[in-house]
Amino acid sequence: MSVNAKVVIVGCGISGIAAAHKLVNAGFQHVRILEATARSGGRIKTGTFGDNIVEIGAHWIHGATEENPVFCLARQFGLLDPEALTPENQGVDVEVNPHWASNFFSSSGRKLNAEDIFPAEQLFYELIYESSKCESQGGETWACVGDFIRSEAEQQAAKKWTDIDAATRCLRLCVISNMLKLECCFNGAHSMDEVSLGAYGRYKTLPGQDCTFPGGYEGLVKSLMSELPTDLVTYNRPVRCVHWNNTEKKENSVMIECDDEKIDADHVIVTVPLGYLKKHHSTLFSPHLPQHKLHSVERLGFGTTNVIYVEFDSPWWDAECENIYLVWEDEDGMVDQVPDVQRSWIKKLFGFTVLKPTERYGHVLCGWIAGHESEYMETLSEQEVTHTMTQLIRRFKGNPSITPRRVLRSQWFHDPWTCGSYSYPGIGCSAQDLENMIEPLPTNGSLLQPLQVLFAGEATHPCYFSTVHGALLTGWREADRLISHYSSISTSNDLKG
Ligand code: 6YU
Repeated sequence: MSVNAKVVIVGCGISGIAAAHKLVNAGFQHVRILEATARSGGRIKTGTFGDNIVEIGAHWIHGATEENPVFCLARQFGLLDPEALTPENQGVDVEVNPHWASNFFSSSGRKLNAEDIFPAEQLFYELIYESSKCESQGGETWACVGDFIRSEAEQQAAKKWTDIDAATRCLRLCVISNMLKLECCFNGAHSMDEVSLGAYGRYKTLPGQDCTFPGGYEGLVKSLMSELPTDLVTYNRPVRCVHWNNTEKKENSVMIECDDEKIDADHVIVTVPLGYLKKHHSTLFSPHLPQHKLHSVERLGFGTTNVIYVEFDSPWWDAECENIYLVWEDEDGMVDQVPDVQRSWIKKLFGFTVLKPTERYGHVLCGWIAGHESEYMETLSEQEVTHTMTQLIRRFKGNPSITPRRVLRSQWFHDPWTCGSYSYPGIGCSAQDLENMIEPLPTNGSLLQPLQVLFAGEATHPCYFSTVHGALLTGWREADRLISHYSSISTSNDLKG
């Protein structure tokens, strides 16, 4: 098939690249990507930290298995470690409480005893699992995951933890606070009070152990880009407005307006992040998005998760440790929000993942922090962040002389083309909201030229939102939509002929 229709894709993240790939391979002759920044990849962003390669955005292939298209592409391009390719790795069921080797440290400077806190960890994972099964039936007692977990944890703690002293009980509740903060990072939400309980189970995990790209996630982007014509992307070309529904023009139903160029096209695939869409929808589309679509854009959640890398001369954690948790003992109840953000933002950082293997990375930790606390952290100078991280680690390790070699943090909220990290099901959002997000413009039933504006990007995947594989699949989905449209036209022309 050779198709002359002009397709413009807004954004050169993985969804835009995936859409372009499929269209070009299907014979579309006029495909162009307009990217606001000077690089491809969007939220897939690999950086350097001392001698190391580190991920500023996406880290893992969530579910290294045949069902995951990112895993299949990475394997095809030879980008993975041999261990990731083993059948044992692909067979791991991550929904069953993932058990990593962990170290827990407390704000009073002691290393916590695993047996004391294991019941809290276990209870938390049970409640998260239950949350994911709370498919909305309407009229639930709890609207958000946070309230459900707190209330159930209180009740079950009273019932089950009868043989421990008050201090251990209190400590376990502090562990639950810590795990709520971890869950905020995983969801990209400010608080689990902002994540819908009824919609939480919509996110689906894939089987298979998560794995990383030893040479950096951007290797995937580079490999895919190398298969596209070199002039397909125009960089530093932010799209200011998509003019659609143009009743006067006979050809090219869409006009894409940039600062110094106006481009006519038959179709535009918009892949901008939900955070950007929330902020700029009123100027990005002319005419405005229909009301029902706008409401859905507002209801879906989009928050911030950031990373803070810290390197040390030598480790202060156990050799086999994969995750370090920092448990604040002075918090009031099970909380995942910090009351005084400017003074105490650091309390939101739940802990670190240890970069492995040590022979490759040395002694590097990746800290995780979500929410408004994380957004505030972005406004501080590197020196201030380094100072606070140093104080934090000294306090939790109970060693006043530990000094990091260097620190590096991400700043996704202040990235003007992303405005946060990834999407989550906000309170009140329904399956219909996702359908509204995905629906092309003009909407069904219109007599105007169909499929003028299509929508892709992680936030438009019904169950793999917030992931790279979800984003990639949405790019393929919208490309397929155009491919079937033109296949059906050519079939009906053949029949007429
Ligand atoms: C994953 C992971 N991971 C950590 C962190 C982040 C993300 N994700 P893009 O933004 O890439 O592209 C859009 C482009 O558009 C971009 O280039 C813009 O510059 C451009 N643009 C914007 N405006 C424009 C304009 N006006 N004109 C032109 N261009 C414009 N995913 O699989 N594994 O480990 C992580 C992580 C810190 C920030 C992640 C992870 C998310 C992915 O990075 C992300 O989904 C995709 O890259 C998005 O691609 P895209 O094409 O859609 O947009 C209930 C329940 C929930 C449970 N949630 C599960 C959480 C799982 C998330 N994983 C953990 C997070 C980590 C560590």
